[in-house]
Amino acid sequence: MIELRVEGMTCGHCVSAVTRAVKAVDPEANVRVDLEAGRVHVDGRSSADALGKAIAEAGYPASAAGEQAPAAARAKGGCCAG
Ligand SMILES: [Cu+2]
Repeated sequence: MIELRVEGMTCGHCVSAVTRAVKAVDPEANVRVDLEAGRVHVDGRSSADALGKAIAEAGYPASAAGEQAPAAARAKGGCCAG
């Protein structure tokens, strides 16, 4: 089980965008998104690094929960970012 801290998720569209990003890396993964907490839990075969990168590419800065700084630089913002 991998836990990632994901910034910028604000609505159900963000949740599905992040879920899609994870599934693109690991189609078999079990993904649980906690919108309120800004956390994504992934049960699968992929590494936190690969998942974080994929989520960041979808527009949501992501880092392994517990790490201080986001692993990836801030991307363009999520589906609802103005
Ligand atoms: Cu959204």
